[in-house]
Amino acid sequence: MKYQLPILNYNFDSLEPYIDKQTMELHYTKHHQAYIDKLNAVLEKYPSLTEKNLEDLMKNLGSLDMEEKDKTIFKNSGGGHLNHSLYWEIMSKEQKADENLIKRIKGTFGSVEEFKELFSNTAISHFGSGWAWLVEDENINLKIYSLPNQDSPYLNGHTPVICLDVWEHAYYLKYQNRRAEYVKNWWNVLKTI
Ligand code: MN3
Repeated sequence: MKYQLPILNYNFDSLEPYIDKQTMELHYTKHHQAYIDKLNAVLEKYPSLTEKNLEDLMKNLGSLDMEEKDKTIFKNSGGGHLNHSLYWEIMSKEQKADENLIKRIKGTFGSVEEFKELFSNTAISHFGSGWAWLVEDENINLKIYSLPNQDSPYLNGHTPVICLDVWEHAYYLKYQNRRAEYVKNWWNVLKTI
């Protein structure tokens, strides 16, 4: 089975004015699609892997029986697909607060405000392209960090909970170089907290 774009539960203009329609459309139909195309193309050489769960493959990347150059393509394109799929899923203008997650965030970071500040600073200070992450680590503790490129937290054996794309393609049309403004506004469309 080939990977394809996940269904978007809102329109490209639904996250305006925080994320503009053109950015959404390009990001979803071009950038995300490109990762899916590369992922499907590299997996054509490894048909047995297409039946396995992508998250599990990512967790066990080191032991996959793949040529090294294909492994790099798989890491980038598979990560790109997983990361963007979560990003679309956690956004909406309609709040759908996850009370259990909020409770855990308060328990770990003190308050939602302190969590947001730490997460925002991580996203803003990440050098170059990448993502800011809230993850659950191997001991089921919440952690914040950033990863470069399309690296997935599954590579660390961690489960992604919240992610923020800080590649320039995620914000450049509307915010140009003002990543901090994009990060600040993004909280308005994160539906879970
Ligand atoms: Mn992106």
